[in-house]
Amino acid sequence: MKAIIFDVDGTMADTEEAHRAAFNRAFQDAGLQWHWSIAEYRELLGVTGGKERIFHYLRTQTTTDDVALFETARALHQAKTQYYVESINQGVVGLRPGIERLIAESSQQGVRLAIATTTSPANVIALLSTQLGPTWRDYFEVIEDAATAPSKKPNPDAYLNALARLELQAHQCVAIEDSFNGLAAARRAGIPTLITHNAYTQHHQFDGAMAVFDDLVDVDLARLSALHRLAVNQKEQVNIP
Ligand code: XBP
Ligand code: MG
Repeated sequence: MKAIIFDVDGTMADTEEAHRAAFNRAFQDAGLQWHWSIAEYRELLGVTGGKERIFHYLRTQTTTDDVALFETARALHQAKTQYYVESINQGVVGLRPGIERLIAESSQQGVRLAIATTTSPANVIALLSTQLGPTWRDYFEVIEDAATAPSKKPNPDAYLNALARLELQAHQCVAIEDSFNGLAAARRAGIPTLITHNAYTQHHQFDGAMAVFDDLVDVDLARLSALHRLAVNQKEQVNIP
């Protein structure tokens, strides 16, 4: 295992409630009578990318032409991102259990780290600078996000770009994800994927995952590496002609 590629939202931190609150503040700010409940947001998370999520919802609420709608969605998403960054910079959401240990062990033992997320760059900076301090960027060799990989999960681009920039083969890496779409994206890139689900994703189907955990409390680098070795050997056995 040469590298770990982390998803962000729901994986490195339980951020979706902060996202949901920011969406609702932006809607209220714009004088819209919209409020995404937890149940409604759980469904809407099936659409990855906040701008795409608003656009999808807009189309269920109005019948005006798409061009005007897309402009509205873009403006609402910009406001939402500002609110989200504001709340994350206050430290309202910490890293999930085991994440910081895995980052520290990997850094000490020369395992390379990357990020593959559909969230906006500003959100990654806010979360990781707040939780890992000003040198956070030194840990991650490659960051693929909504700006570098505009086609969102389950599209595999963020993972394919990360592999290309790391100059590694898929089987030399492990992806850590929380959702069905994230697993689909990583698997399409051929990357062995470990799932740590959360309240928003525990009902998802995770067929094809290397392993499924509630969180990483019991998964240190040694165990992750052993799970990776097992998965790669099993795949090799399956592929023996
Ligand atoms: C989860 C997402 C993101 C967030 C909202 O990203 O789908 O869209 O819900 O962030 P990840 P944006 O791939 O890290 O799980 O509003 O910036 O999209
Ligand atoms: Mg996620």
